[in-house]
Amino acid sequence: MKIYFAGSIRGGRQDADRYEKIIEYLKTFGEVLTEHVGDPKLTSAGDDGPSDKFIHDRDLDWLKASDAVVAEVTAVSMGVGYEIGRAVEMGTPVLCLFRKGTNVNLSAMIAGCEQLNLTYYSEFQDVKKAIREFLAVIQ
Ligand code: 6IA
Repeated sequence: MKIYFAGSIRGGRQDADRYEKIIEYLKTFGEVLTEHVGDPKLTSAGDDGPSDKFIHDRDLDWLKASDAVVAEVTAVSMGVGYEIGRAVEMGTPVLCLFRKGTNVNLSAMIAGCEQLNLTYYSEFQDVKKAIREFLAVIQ
């Protein structure tokens, strides 16, 4: 199974350690095409490719090749929202994970989209359960 993990980069790297943990767990189910998103060395100011067009086109190719998308949506990110929208249009199953107890309000465009799976979590074990149940239906 090919899994596309989406998490904030230029939207802010405050949750990068969480992304790394989620990616490690996802790797027990299949190949994670976007492992770099959880790299703690990647900063919102860094650079990862020759151009933004290169990054966009490469990531979209990965999105098209993926069987499932898992997105951590607590940190507000334009890119993550865009990837979710494109995946929904492609008919790829999407799981969004949103952490409770922050002062972030989840966008109605995610919270109100019936084509997505959305889990509000507190503990990492809630994340694992949501991922297990989501991927079990796809496999
Ligand atoms: O708007 P954001 O940058 O927060 O969007 C993050 C999302 O877009 C992630 O889920 C990635 O899949 C994708 N993305 C955005 N920027 C990159 C990137 N380098 N490399 C790979 N995927 C990306 C951008 C340069 C960076 C190190 C600043």
